[in-house]
Amino acid sequence: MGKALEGVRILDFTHVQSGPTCTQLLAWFGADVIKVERPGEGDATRGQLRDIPDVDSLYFTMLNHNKRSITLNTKSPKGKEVLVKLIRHCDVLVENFAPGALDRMGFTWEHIQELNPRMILASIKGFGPGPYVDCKVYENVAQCTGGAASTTGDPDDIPMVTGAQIGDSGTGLHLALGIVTALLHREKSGRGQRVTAAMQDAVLNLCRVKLRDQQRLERTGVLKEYPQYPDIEFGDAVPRAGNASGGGQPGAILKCKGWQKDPNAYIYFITQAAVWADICRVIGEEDWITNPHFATPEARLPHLKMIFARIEEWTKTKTKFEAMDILNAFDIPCGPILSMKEIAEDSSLRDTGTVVQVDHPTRGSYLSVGNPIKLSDSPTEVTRSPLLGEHSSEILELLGYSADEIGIMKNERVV
Ligand code: CAO
Repeated sequence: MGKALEGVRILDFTHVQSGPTCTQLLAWFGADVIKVERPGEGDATRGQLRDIPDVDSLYFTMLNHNKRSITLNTKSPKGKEVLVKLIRHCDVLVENFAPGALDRMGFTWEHIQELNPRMILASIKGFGPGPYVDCKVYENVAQCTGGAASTTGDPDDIPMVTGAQIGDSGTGLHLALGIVTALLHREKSGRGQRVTAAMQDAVLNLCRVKLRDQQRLERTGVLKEYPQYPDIEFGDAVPRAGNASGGGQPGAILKCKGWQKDPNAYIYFITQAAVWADICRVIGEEDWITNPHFATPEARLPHLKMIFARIEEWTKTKTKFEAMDILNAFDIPCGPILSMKEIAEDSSLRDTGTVVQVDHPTRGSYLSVGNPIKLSDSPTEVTRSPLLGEHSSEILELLGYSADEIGIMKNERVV
């Protein structure tokens, strides 16, 4: 059976991280993704954070699987001619240039629609319309302006960004959904449309529970699930909550056996109301099941610090994996803090294709994250990222250029 997006042609004008994560997903679902890169240098990430001299970086290879690469100077007249043919050939143009760059290249939305009314133009920008619409943006700027940084970190410390790339990869995911939706809509309308995802908006979408809490705070003056309660007065904005879940099921990161030497010997422990009695039995505090100070979720809120300190006395006697096994037997939600090393070596993640080993002609074998979204009839086969301009000739031939014409373009550094 064919891949879900087989036959869909993507003109991939993306670079760095946010856009490439989007087009990589589409490629994994079977779309033909043609990545257009500048002759000579290509996507800047090919040369960034290199661990092997003169070899495409892991940064690039891990974001550009299953794609083809054509080099093209889209600012030269001949390059523009090729780009016009590509726009006519493809279904979707995806880009994450700085604001206005595509227009400056001569390819406004109006012009693209004239060239191909079925074309979907999908863009990532840092901000939507407003005071910052013209700004260039990287990951952490989006985390800071989308509400993630002000709500992440220790209550007494500075705002904190998270290691999860919610600004870049998070926005790429949002854009991919927009593209697939526009493709579906095109089936009915016969026309393409613009799809835009701003990084600030995507981060805010992922932080929507914090906007929930902002309004709860404004109405009640207190957030009882936050570590500030009941000792510290709340200000007028949602504070940083440390590792508290802040939600309906209080949680905390607790030390496990070996924490003195191992920076990841911790477990996340959730005191889900449904299993409170089991938690009390596991830690040896059976009287807490009926004690009015602990018996209900509401009664427990002022005592959460003391409760988690007591549970930690228990978790410190177990490794994080022993604790996980014991707690899981009672359906108590918990999760060991896994290091990247542990994740890389996890056989079940390899079995499902979430962690994959990929071969590359110049770098050799490396590990990558495969497609986290599994389709039963369209499984993902992860293939290596393209070398710079690896498919230039075959794509130009596909567009109708002769070998001689391609040779001239190469000599003139158009490709
Ligand atoms: N041929 C000729 N010119 C090309 C080209 C090609 N194949 N590909 C790109 N260019 C040109 C662009 O047209 C642009 O030219 P002008 O400045 O004259 O218009 C120039 O290259 C630089 O593009 P850029 O401004 O997008 O790149 P940058 O490195 O200066 O900025 C970034 C990078 C990411 C900050 C910016 O692209 C941006 O803000 N993008 C939107 C937000 C985003 O996606 N951020 C995530 C980044 S990390 O994932």
